[in-house]
Amino acid sequence: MDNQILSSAFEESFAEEPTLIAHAPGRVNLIGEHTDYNGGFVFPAAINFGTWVAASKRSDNNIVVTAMDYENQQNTFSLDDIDYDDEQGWANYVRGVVKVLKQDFPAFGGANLLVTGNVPQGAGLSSSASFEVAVLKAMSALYQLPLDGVKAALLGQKAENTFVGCSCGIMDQLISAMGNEGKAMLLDCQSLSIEHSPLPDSHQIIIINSNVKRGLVDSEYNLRRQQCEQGASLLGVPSLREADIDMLEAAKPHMPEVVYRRAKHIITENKRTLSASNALKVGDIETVSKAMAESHVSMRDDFEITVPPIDYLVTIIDELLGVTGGVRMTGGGFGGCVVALVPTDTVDAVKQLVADKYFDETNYHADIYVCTATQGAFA
Ligand code: GAF
Repeated sequence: MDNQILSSAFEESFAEEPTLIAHAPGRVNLIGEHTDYNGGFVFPAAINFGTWVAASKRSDNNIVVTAMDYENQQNTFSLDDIDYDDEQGWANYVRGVVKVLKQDFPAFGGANLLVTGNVPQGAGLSSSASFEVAVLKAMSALYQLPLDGVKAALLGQKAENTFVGCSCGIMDQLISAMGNEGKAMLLDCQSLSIEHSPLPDSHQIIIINSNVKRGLVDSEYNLRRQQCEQGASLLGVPSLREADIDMLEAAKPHMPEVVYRRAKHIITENKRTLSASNALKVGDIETVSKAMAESHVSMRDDFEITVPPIDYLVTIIDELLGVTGGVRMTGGGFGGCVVALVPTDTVDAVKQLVADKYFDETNYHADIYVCTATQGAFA
């Protein structure tokens, strides 16, 4: 995004120049799906799509936000009384994070904010987390609040859980805040410890948007979380992170079948995530490829979060790549995107394959983004 365009739009909206511009990226998750809220492992990368927030202080106690991508709609609220806005849904991401920021850092005042972004919405690439983290970065930079990346991520998640109404885990906000250029990030969602791993030069990350739209809050996401909690409780562990497959098999006769399958996905996905991230470090693409393929099958059959157009994309790309690369659905599920780790010299063949086959089979048009792993949020 061109800073000049943002600054001009800000001036048009607020008749002054912005003091700063904050940015936070979206993310693609290479492997480790729905494991975050089970205290498990995830392996995402921040991507070169994100949200930008231009900002200046106000002398009163109001936050005034202009949304460039919603025909410059404006939303105004007072810091003294922050409610959910039923009319302008997008504004709740700002309202939510400002509300939770105020609880921990009471000493800040009003702001003018102008927001724009290019993360495809409803595609499972964390447009909302990037929005939340970008607003938090802008506000903390504006008022010099001591907000580090982990704290910003926790506040973004809290806003999403308590204000927006989605029981999401920590992955999306944390990678948006803490990503590294050229690297994926292994995150232990229990200890919040982070390990950045270089992505191989030989491969590219490709995201294929199925254009089957997903709605995280309206979808079955929260139900999956409840089922996982039920599984942990039946196994007598604080979270499924503490469970293993032998424990699960022993308890199987005493568990609802659906809860067994949900728990099986989480337990096996944690193993696959560790195996894939270790394999990537030593360039063992074959192991990464198998882990990604098994992850997809597990999401399809045990966690039941994939949809037929996504399964189709995974099948045809997997056939093309064999063990030279990996492919799976990425994100919360019920539509959205497929991620593929593709040898650089095969990128065009994947594009061609999708162009030739996907629409004919599904009646959806796919969008393809060849991505780079980028730095996390900054202001
Ligand atoms: C969504 C959530 F926001 C994340 O916390 C994570 O659970 C993901 O779905 C599934 O892995 O993006």
